[in-house]
Amino acid sequence: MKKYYITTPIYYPSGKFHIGTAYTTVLADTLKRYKQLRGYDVFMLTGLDEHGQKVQAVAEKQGKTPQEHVDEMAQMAQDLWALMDIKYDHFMRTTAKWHEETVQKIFEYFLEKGDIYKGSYEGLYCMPCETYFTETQLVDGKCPDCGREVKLLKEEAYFFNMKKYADKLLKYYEEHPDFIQPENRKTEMINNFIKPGLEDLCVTRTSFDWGIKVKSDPKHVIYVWLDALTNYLTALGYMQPDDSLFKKYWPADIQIVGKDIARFHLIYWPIFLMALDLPLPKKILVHNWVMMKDGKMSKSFGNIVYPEKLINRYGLDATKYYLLRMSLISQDGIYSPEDFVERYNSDLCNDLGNLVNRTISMVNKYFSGIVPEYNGMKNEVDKEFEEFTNNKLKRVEQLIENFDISNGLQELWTIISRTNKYIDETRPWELSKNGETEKLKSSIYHLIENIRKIGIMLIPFMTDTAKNLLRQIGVPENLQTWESLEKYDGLKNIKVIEKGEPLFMRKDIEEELEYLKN
Ligand code: ME8
Repeated sequence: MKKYYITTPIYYPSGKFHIGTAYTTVLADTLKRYKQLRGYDVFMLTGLDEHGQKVQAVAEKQGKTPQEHVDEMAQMAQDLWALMDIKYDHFMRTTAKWHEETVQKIFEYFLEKGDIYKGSYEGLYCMPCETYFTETQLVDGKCPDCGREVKLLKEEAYFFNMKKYADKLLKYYEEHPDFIQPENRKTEMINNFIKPGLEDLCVTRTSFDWGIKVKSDPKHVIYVWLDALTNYLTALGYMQPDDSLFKKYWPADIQIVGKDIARFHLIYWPIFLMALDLPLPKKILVHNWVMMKDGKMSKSFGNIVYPEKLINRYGLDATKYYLLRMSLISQDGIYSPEDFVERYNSDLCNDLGNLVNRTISMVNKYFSGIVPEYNGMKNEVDKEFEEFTNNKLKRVEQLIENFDISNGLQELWTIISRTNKYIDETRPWELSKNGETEKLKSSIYHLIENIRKIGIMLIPFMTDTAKNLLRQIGVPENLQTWESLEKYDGLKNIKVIEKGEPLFMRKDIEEELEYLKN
């Protein structure tokens, strides 16, 4: 079986996750479900990034030890992923003993090789990002990543010799055009960071101690990014007595990250891997952010939307649909309560839910619930309808394969709309009234067949809804496969449910906007 390794970033334990942070993991989970449906053996990794000054400060503020704090946060994260039915295979925590040991070993290895050297650092430091910047990297004198004030700091420190690898990295980018997606992220890295001259990276800190200590010089704590990035390897048992998962799954097939951490994943991470003589991931997918109309989601603006708020009222699938439908690969997506309710009512209740319900009731009314056999004769409308559907199915598949989930869903919805239109075109109620039985059979058969295909394609995105839909039209579990999109002859004489169960209940807009107000 072909293997597939997907990673999400490991999250900072700084508080509850909002819908923006949840996006990366929902996307990874969707890809996992899709790949599994295509027959892959998939390993999906997520977890928590538990060290660093920021974590220590948050714990202190709450009167807890850092360990108590990260334990609570790890539980919080896993509870949320359980609620969201995220099928990760391992939840990595960077306080895991074996991770700490491996990071120490890697550090010593880099020291021995001369990739890490000791020096002293004076620079402009952004506390929240735990990153030093040069004067030229600042934007309006502030941190280029988060926009906050930076402070001048001096400390004895170890450095990673990034300069040594700069040309090798550029060459790698050139020779592997699929490595970074989307393309503009690569250009950004080259023009903003690599071409102006890659600075060596300070990889230790002495100003706090919540981190992994340098084995040979324990007053230094290893920089949180060197620690955190390594989790993608340690999770698989890299450098451990049992490294079978590592042997099986590395290199990762896709690593998904948000735009704010692109630089760490597109520059430092590949360089660390080169220094370890390890193959690089096949692809790093960088997505944009979920924004609010008034800008970033943040505690200080009081505009945070938590996934629980949406899931508890609209269900998991509606929440996932909304997040995935937002176009986040090449641009930021704007969340608004109006847009959420509108999509819920129009896309899910009207387009999808009504289609399924109307069709099921017609199968019951005209054929006592048994999908009719049809003689294969197609008129122009049927031919056009089949062709449209098959072309669009291919398009959806291409888009998913290219990780463009938002457009994939958009195209899938054109099939749903087209299927609704087919009802109006064929007017089964008139065919029944006029006794045109063969045409009526053809219409109902085509409708059920399209709903079946829609159901199969929905499995990776909205698994429960898809399974519910397929159950209602009588498609057995063992025939719910991607291959069945191409070839399926199981429809003959299957029985649909007697009374269709609504997939989504229509909502009153005003009431929902009241509920969704922060
Ligand atoms: O970056 N919309 O953790 P994190 C979309 N610990 N995605 C968003 C978002 C938004 N509004 N806000 C955050 C870290 N994210 C590091 C990773 S990996 C070795 C270390 C995304 O908790 C963000 O871009 O700050 C990132 O991909 C993920 O949420 C976790 O962010």
